[in-house]
Amino acid sequence: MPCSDATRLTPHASLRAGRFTLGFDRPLVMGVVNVTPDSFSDGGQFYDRTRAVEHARRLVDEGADILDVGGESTRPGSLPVDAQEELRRILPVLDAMAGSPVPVSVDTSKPEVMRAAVDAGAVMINDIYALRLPGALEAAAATDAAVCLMHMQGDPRTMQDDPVYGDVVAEVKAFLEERVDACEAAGIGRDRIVVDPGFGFGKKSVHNLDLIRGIPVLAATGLPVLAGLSRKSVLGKITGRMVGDRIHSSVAAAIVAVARGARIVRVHDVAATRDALAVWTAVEESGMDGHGR
Ligand code: 8Y4
Repeated sequence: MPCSDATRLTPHASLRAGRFTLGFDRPLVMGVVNVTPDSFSDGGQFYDRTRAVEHARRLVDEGADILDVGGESTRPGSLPVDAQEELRRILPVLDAMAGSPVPVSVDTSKPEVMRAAVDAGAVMINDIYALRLPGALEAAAATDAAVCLMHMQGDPRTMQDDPVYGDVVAEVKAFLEERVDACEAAGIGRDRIVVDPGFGFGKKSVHNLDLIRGIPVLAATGLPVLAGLSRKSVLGKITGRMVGDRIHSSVAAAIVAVARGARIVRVHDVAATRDALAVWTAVEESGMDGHGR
């Protein structure tokens, strides 16, 4: 029996996200919608709001289970934007997607952006700072949105300079548990929380690979684990490919993460990832009739 409880599909577990209850009877695909002029992968292609909305609709057509809309680039060395500019970028996209049956997540760390985004229909707050900025915990707690708590060592400006860990999996797990405790103390129930090791955020390749292998340790918290490996540099290191040629490695990484217990994958390439996950899910389901082989 090579399959541990942590990697088994758990049909009972679900996530409260505003008016949605997301089940995990199969892995969920979160599609990335960048509304930034300097995004690593999209090169400003979707800065124009119309293009961003078109991209969001395309990801829905491709089968995205969640859309993650972000207006501030987090690539190493990128410049921060103020809340007003972030909202100017994302609100038109949130407005356009408000009637969509697909839940929308907002990728932000700023309390005022969280509030305005949830008012505009976002049902999840995806925060690379795990609600550590002043006022963020309170802002998220005042909503009924789900929260994704992500680990990051340092800040986007300097995080890739020389990240150091003793036991990266244990340290990431301890950090996430502390943030889950802070959320619960602020009134955010566990049924609203997703945890994320934060691939590429203050991590060398070896740390990212250790964390992929360590996903079962994070899944043992009982909380859904989100894995964001799509197009990231660890995949470039492995394959020697530039960012635009990392679709196949990204799909492989998504499957590996899910096989190790991730419940949500954050990806650029929704159609390819969905097909691959459909194969994985079919194999898992065919083994759920009790014969265990
Ligand atoms: C190429 C393409 C190279 C994209 C790097 C990147 C995560 C996240 C990001 C993640 C969660 C990114 C906002 C970085 N990554 N949120 N956000 N988890 N929860 N870089 O892994 O995609 S942006």
